[in-house]
Amino acid sequence: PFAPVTGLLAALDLLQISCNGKVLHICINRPAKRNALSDTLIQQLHTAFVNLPDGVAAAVISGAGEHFCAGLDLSELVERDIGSGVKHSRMWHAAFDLIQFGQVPVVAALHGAVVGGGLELASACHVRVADESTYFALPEGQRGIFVGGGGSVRIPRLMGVARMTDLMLTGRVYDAAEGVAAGLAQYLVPQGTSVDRAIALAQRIATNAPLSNYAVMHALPRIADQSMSDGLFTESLMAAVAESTPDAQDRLRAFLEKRAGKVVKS
Ligand code: 1HE
Repeated sequence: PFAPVTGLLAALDLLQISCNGKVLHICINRPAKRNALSDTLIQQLHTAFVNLPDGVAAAVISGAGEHFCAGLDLSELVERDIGSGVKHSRMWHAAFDLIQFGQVPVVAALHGAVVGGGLELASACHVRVADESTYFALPEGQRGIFVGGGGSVRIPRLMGVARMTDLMLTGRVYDAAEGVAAGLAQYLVPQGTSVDRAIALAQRIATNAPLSNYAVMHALPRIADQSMSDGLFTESLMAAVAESTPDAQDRLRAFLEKRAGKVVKS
Protein backbone atom coordinates (compact mmCIF):
# COMPACT_ATOMS: atom_id res chain seq x y z
CA PRO A 1 0.00 0.00 0.00
CA PHE A 2 1.07 3.55 -0.71
CA ALA A 3 1.60 5.75 2.34
CA PRO A 4 1.70 9.56 2.27
CA VAL A 5 5.21 10.95 2.44
CA THR A 6 6.24 13.13 5.33
CA GLY A 7 8.47 16.19 5.60
CA LEU A 8 9.22 18.60 2.78
CA LEU A 9 7.30 16.73 0.09
CA ALA A 10 4.19 16.57 2.26
CA ALA A 11 4.15 20.35 2.40
CA LEU A 12 3.66 20.68 -1.38
CA ASP A 13 -0.05 21.45 -1.32
CA LEU A 14 -0.73 21.07 -5.06
CA LEU A 15 0.78 17.61 -5.18
CA GLN A 16 -0.35 14.50 -3.36
CA ILE A 17 2.73 12.37 -2.91
CA SER A 18 2.80 8.84 -1.60
CA CYS A 19 5.36 6.09 -1.53
CA ASN A 20 5.39 2.32 -1.58
CA GLY A 21 8.89 0.96 -1.13
CA LYS A 22 10.87 1.99 -4.18
CA VAL A 23 8.00 3.66 -6.08
CA LEU A 24 6.94 7.26 -5.52
CA HIS A 25 3.51 8.38 -6.76
CA ILE A 26 3.12 12.10 -7.47
CA CYS A 27 -0.49 13.04 -8.15
CA ILE A 28 -1.12 16.57 -9.43
CA ASN A 29 -3.93 17.65 -7.17
CA ARG A 30 -5.67 20.68 -8.59
CA PRO A 31 -8.74 19.06 -10.11
CA ALA A 32 -11.01 22.14 -9.88
CA LYS A 33 -8.70 23.81 -12.42
CA ARG A 34 -8.14 20.57 -14.36
CA ASN A 35 -4.61 20.42 -12.94
CA ALA A 36 -3.62 23.53 -14.90
CA LEU A 37 0.06 24.25 -14.40
CA SER A 38 0.41 27.45 -12.40
CA ASP A 39 3.84 28.84 -11.55
CA THR A 40 3.46 27.41 -8.05
CA LEU A 41 2.62 23.97 -9.41
CA ILE A 42 5.68 23.99 -11.69
CA GLN A 43 7.84 25.04 -8.73
CA GLN A 44 6.35 22.28 -6.59
CA LEU A 45 7.13 19.68 -9.27
CA HIS A 46 10.68 21.03 -9.34
CA THR A 47 10.96 20.79 -5.57
CA ALA A 48 9.59 17.25 -5.55
CA PHE A 49 12.10 16.00 -8.10
CA VAL A 50 15.03 17.73 -6.40
CA ASN A 51 14.07 16.10 -3.11
CA LEU A 52 13.18 12.53 -4.02
CA PRO A 53 13.23 10.43 -0.84
CA ASP A 54 16.16 8.05 -0.39
CA GLY A 55 15.50 4.61 -1.75
CA VAL A 56 13.07 5.68 -4.46
CA ALA A 57 13.93 3.94 -7.74
CA ALA A 58 11.01 4.91 -9.99
CA ALA A 59 8.16 7.43 -9.98
CA VAL A 60 4.65 7.78 -11.36
CA ILE A 61 2.98 11.09 -12.25
CA SER A 62 -0.80 11.25 -12.51
CA GLY A 63 -3.56 13.84 -12.29
CA ALA A 64 -6.48 14.01 -9.86
CA GLY A 65 -10.05 14.31 -11.14
CA GLU A 66 -11.31 13.95 -14.69
CA HIS A 67 -8.14 14.93 -16.53
CA PHE A 68 -4.40 14.44 -16.43
CA CYS A 69 -3.61 18.10 -17.11
CA ALA A 70 -5.12 21.09 -18.96
CA GLY A 71 -1.71 22.65 -19.59
CA LEU A 72 -0.53 26.12 -18.73
CA ASP A 73 -2.69 28.00 -16.23
CA LEU A 74 -4.00 30.57 -18.70
CA SER A 75 -5.14 32.88 -15.91
CA GLU A 76 -1.47 33.61 -15.14
CA LEU A 77 -0.48 34.38 -18.72
CA VAL A 78 -2.00 37.82 -18.89
CA GLU A 79 0.34 40.79 -19.21
CA ARG A 80 3.72 39.13 -19.02
CA ASP A 81 6.52 41.17 -20.59
CA ILE A 82 9.07 39.59 -22.94
CA GLY A 83 11.76 39.17 -20.30
CA SER A 84 9.53 37.46 -17.79
CA GLY A 85 8.12 35.31 -20.60
CA VAL A 86 11.58 33.88 -21.24
CA LYS A 87 12.14 33.29 -17.54
CA HIS A 88 8.74 31.62 -17.22
CA SER A 89 9.51 29.22 -20.05
CA ARG A 90 12.97 28.53 -18.61
CA MET A 91 11.35 27.73 -15.25
CA TRP A 92 9.28 25.03 -16.97
CA HIS A 93 12.41 23.75 -18.72
CA ALA A 94 14.23 23.46 -15.40
CA ALA A 95 11.41 21.48 -13.81
CA PHE A 96 10.84 19.16 -16.78
CA ASP A 97 14.59 18.65 -17.31
CA LEU A 98 14.73 17.37 -13.76
CA ILE A 99 12.07 14.84 -14.64
CA GLN A 100 13.69 13.65 -17.87
CA PHE A 101 17.31 13.88 -16.73
CA GLY A 102 16.84 13.23 -13.02
CA GLN A 103 17.62 10.29 -10.78
CA VAL A 104 14.83 7.84 -11.55
CA PRO A 105 12.61 6.82 -14.46
CA VAL A 106 9.16 8.41 -14.42
CA VAL A 107 5.99 6.80 -15.77
CA ALA A 108 3.11 9.12 -16.73
CA ALA A 109 -0.38 7.76 -16.01
CA LEU A 110 -2.65 9.59 -18.46
CA HIS A 111 -6.41 10.02 -18.63
CA GLY A 112 -8.78 12.67 -19.96
CA ALA A 113 -7.18 15.83 -21.30
CA VAL A 114 -3.43 15.72 -21.92
CA VAL A 115 -3.22 19.08 -23.63
CA GLY A 116 -0.74 21.88 -24.18
CA GLY A 117 1.66 21.98 -21.27
CA GLY A 118 0.11 18.74 -20.00
CA LEU A 119 1.48 16.98 -23.08
CA GLU A 120 4.79 18.76 -22.57
CA LEU A 121 4.91 17.36 -19.03
CA ALA A 122 3.98 13.87 -20.23
CA SER A 123 6.66 14.01 -22.92
CA ALA A 124 9.33 14.69 -20.28
CA CYS A 125 8.46 11.37 -18.62
CA HIS A 126 10.10 8.13 -19.73
CA VAL A 127 7.08 5.88 -20.28
CA ARG A 128 3.50 6.98 -20.90
CA VAL A 129 0.38 4.91 -20.16
CA ALA A 130 -2.90 6.20 -21.64
CA ASP A 131 -6.32 4.95 -20.60
CA GLU A 132 -9.20 4.94 -23.07
CA SER A 133 -10.49 8.34 -21.92
CA THR A 134 -7.21 10.05 -22.83
CA TYR A 135 -7.04 12.67 -25.55
CA PHE A 136 -4.10 14.72 -26.78
CA ALA A 137 -4.07 18.24 -28.21
CA LEU A 138 -1.86 21.29 -28.59
CA PRO A 139 -4.28 24.23 -28.48
CA GLU A 140 -1.53 26.85 -28.26
CA GLY A 141 -2.44 28.17 -31.71
CA GLN A 142 -6.02 28.86 -30.64
CA ARG A 143 -4.75 30.66 -27.54
CA GLY A 144 -2.33 32.84 -29.53
CA ILE A 145 0.79 31.40 -27.93
CA PHE A 146 3.47 28.78 -28.62
CA VAL A 147 4.72 25.80 -26.66
CA GLY A 148 7.16 26.90 -23.96
CA GLY A 149 7.63 23.87 -21.73
CA GLY A 150 10.02 21.96 -23.95
CA GLY A 151 7.27 20.70 -26.25
CA SER A 152 8.91 21.80 -29.50
CA VAL A 153 11.98 19.77 -28.55
CA ARG A 154 10.45 16.69 -26.92
CA ILE A 155 7.14 16.12 -28.73
CA PRO A 156 8.62 15.85 -32.26
CA ARG A 157 11.04 13.25 -30.88
CA LEU A 158 7.97 11.16 -29.98
CA MET A 159 5.63 11.77 -32.92
CA GLY A 160 7.64 13.58 -35.60
CA VAL A 161 7.54 17.21 -36.69
CA ALA A 162 4.80 16.64 -39.29
CA ARG A 163 2.28 15.25 -36.81
CA MET A 164 3.03 17.94 -34.24
CA THR A 165 2.67 20.62 -36.92
CA ASP A 166 -0.74 19.19 -37.84
CA LEU A 167 -1.91 19.19 -34.19
CA MET A 168 -0.75 22.77 -33.66
CA LEU A 169 -2.03 24.24 -36.92
CA THR A 170 -5.39 22.52 -37.17
CA GLY A 171 -6.32 22.07 -33.51
CA ARG A 172 -6.69 18.36 -34.20
CA VAL A 173 -7.41 16.20 -31.15
CA TYR A 174 -6.02 12.66 -31.03
CA ASP A 175 -7.97 10.07 -29.09
CA ALA A 176 -6.07 7.56 -26.97
CA ALA A 177 -5.58 5.02 -29.74
CA GLU A 178 -4.41 7.68 -32.19
CA GLY A 179 -2.00 9.00 -29.57
CA VAL A 180 -0.56 5.55 -28.99
CA ALA A 181 -0.26 4.92 -32.74
CA ALA A 182 1.56 8.24 -33.14
CA GLY A 183 4.00 7.45 -30.34
CA LEU A 184 2.65 9.80 -27.67
CA ALA A 185 2.03 6.88 -25.31
CA GLN A 186 3.33 3.34 -25.19
CA TYR A 187 0.40 1.62 -23.46
CA LEU A 188 -3.37 1.80 -23.99
CA VAL A 189 -5.35 0.45 -21.04
CA PRO A 190 -9.03 0.35 -20.01
CA GLN A 191 -10.55 3.54 -18.62
CA GLY A 192 -9.62 4.17 -15.01
CA THR A 193 -6.64 1.81 -14.95
CA SER A 194 -3.72 3.94 -16.11
CA VAL A 195 -2.46 4.62 -12.57
CA ASP A 196 -2.53 0.92 -11.67
CA ARG A 197 -0.67 -0.01 -14.83
CA ALA A 198 1.83 2.81 -14.39
CA ILE A 199 2.54 1.69 -10.83
CA ALA A 200 3.01 -1.91 -11.96
CA LEU A 201 5.45 -0.74 -14.64
CA ALA A 202 7.28 1.47 -12.14
CA GLN A 203 7.61 -1.47 -9.76
CA ARG A 204 9.12 -3.51 -12.56
CA ILE A 205 11.45 -0.65 -13.56
CA ALA A 206 12.57 -0.37 -9.93
CA THR A 207 13.91 -3.93 -10.02
CA ASN A 208 16.46 -3.09 -12.76
CA ALA A 209 20.02 -2.19 -11.94
CA PRO A 210 19.94 1.52 -11.05
CA LEU A 211 22.86 2.28 -13.38
CA SER A 212 21.11 0.56 -16.30
CA ASN A 213 18.06 2.76 -15.73
CA TYR A 214 20.30 5.79 -15.44
CA ALA A 215 22.00 4.91 -18.73
CA VAL A 216 18.64 4.57 -20.47
CA MET A 217 17.49 7.95 -19.13
CA HIS A 218 20.70 9.89 -19.71
CA ALA A 219 22.55 8.17 -22.54
CA LEU A 220 19.73 7.16 -24.91
CA PRO A 221 18.31 10.63 -25.65
CA ARG A 222 21.80 12.09 -25.97
CA ILE A 223 22.92 9.34 -28.33
CA ALA A 224 19.80 9.99 -30.40
CA ASP A 225 20.99 13.59 -30.80
CA GLN A 226 24.53 12.59 -31.81
CA SER A 227 26.05 11.65 -35.13
CA MET A 228 26.27 7.92 -35.78
CA SER A 229 29.99 7.89 -35.07
CA ASP A 230 29.65 9.84 -31.81
CA GLY A 231 26.63 7.79 -30.80
CA LEU A 232 28.41 4.50 -31.25
CA PHE A 233 31.37 5.73 -29.24
CA THR A 234 29.14 7.07 -26.43
CA GLU A 235 27.36 3.73 -26.39
CA SER A 236 30.65 1.88 -25.90
CA LEU A 237 31.59 4.11 -22.97
CA MET A 238 28.18 3.73 -21.33
CA ALA A 239 28.17 -0.03 -21.90
CA ALA A 240 31.61 -0.41 -20.33
CA VAL A 241 30.59 1.65 -17.29
CA ALA A 242 27.39 -0.36 -16.77
CA GLU A 243 29.06 -3.75 -17.26
CA SER A 244 31.82 -3.02 -14.79
CA THR A 245 29.54 -2.47 -11.80
CA PRO A 246 29.25 -5.13 -9.09
CA ASP A 247 25.51 -5.05 -9.69
CA ALA A 248 26.01 -6.16 -13.30
CA GLN A 249 28.48 -8.85 -12.28
CA ASP A 250 26.03 -10.22 -9.69
CA ARG A 251 23.12 -10.23 -12.10
CA LEU A 252 25.08 -11.91 -14.90
CA ARG A 253 26.34 -14.60 -12.51
CA ALA A 254 22.81 -15.15 -11.21
CA PHE A 255 21.59 -15.80 -14.73
CA LEU A 256 24.41 -18.17 -15.57
CA GLU A 257 23.82 -20.08 -12.32
CA LYS A 258 20.10 -20.31 -13.20
CA ARG A 259 19.05 -18.17 -10.23
CA ALA A 260 17.59 -15.36 -12.36
CA GLY A 261 14.40 -15.23 -14.37
CA LYS A 262 14.37 -15.88 -18.10
CA VAL A 263 12.77 -13.51 -20.56
CA VAL A 264 9.10 -14.50 -20.58
CA LYS A 265 6.69 -13.68 -23.38
CA SER A 266 3.63 -12.02 -21.76
C1 1HE B 1 -8.25 26.39 -16.59
C2 1HE B 1 -7.51 25.73 -17.57
C3 1HE B 1 -6.28 26.29 -17.95
C4 1HE B 1 -9.33 24.62 -17.25
N1 1HE B 1 -5.89 27.43 -17.33
N2 1HE B 1 -7.83 27.50 -16.01
N3 1HE B 1 -4.69 24.81 -22.20
C5 1HE B 1 -5.84 24.88 -22.84
O1 1HE B 1 -6.04 25.68 -23.74
C6 1HE B 1 -6.92 23.96 -22.35
C7 1HE B 1 -8.01 24.78 -21.67
N4 1HE B 1 -8.95 23.92 -20.96
C8 1HE B 1 -9.93 23.23 -21.61
O2 1HE B 1 -10.01 23.19 -22.82
C9 1HE B 1 -10.88 22.47 -20.73
O3 1HE B 1 -10.86 23.05 -19.45
C10 1HE B 1 -10.57 20.96 -20.61
C11 1HE B 1 -10.88 20.28 -21.96
C12 1HE B 1 -9.13 20.71 -20.21
C13 1HE B 1 -11.46 20.35 -19.51
O4 1HE B 1 -12.82 20.64 -19.77
P1 1HE B 1 -13.88 20.52 -18.57
O5 1HE B 1 -15.23 20.77 -19.20
O6 1HE B 1 -13.67 19.25 -17.83
O7 1HE B 1 -13.51 21.69 -17.53
P2 1HE B 1 -13.83 23.27 -17.61
O8 1HE B 1 -15.23 23.52 -17.16
O9 1HE B 1 -13.44 23.82 -18.94
O10 1HE B 1 -12.79 23.85 -16.57
C14 1HE B 1 -12.99 23.80 -15.16
C15 1HE B 1 -12.28 24.98 -14.55
O11 1HE B 1 -10.89 24.87 -14.81
C16 1HE B 1 -12.70 26.30 -15.17
O12 1HE B 1 -12.61 27.28 -14.16
P3 1HE B 1 -13.90 27.80 -13.34
O13 1HE B 1 -13.35 28.80 -12.39
O14 1HE B 1 -14.84 28.36 -14.38
O15 1HE B 1 -14.47 26.56 -12.66
C17 1HE B 1 -11.65 26.55 -16.21
O16 1HE B 1 -11.50 27.91 -16.52
C18 1HE B 1 -10.43 26.03 -15.49
N5 1HE B 1 -9.38 25.68 -16.42
N6 1HE B 1 -8.20 24.64 -17.97
C19 1HE B 1 -6.66 28.00 -16.40
N7 1HE B 1 -5.48 25.71 -18.85
C20 1HE B 1 4.53 26.61 -21.19
S1 1HE B 1 3.56 26.87 -22.52
C21 1HE B 1 2.20 25.80 -22.43
C22 1HE B 1 1.12 26.33 -23.27
C23 1HE B 1 -0.19 25.67 -23.01
O17 1HE B 1 -0.34 24.80 -22.18
S2 1HE B 1 -1.46 26.26 -23.99
C24 1HE B 1 -2.81 25.21 -23.63
C25 1HE B 1 -3.58 25.69 -22.44
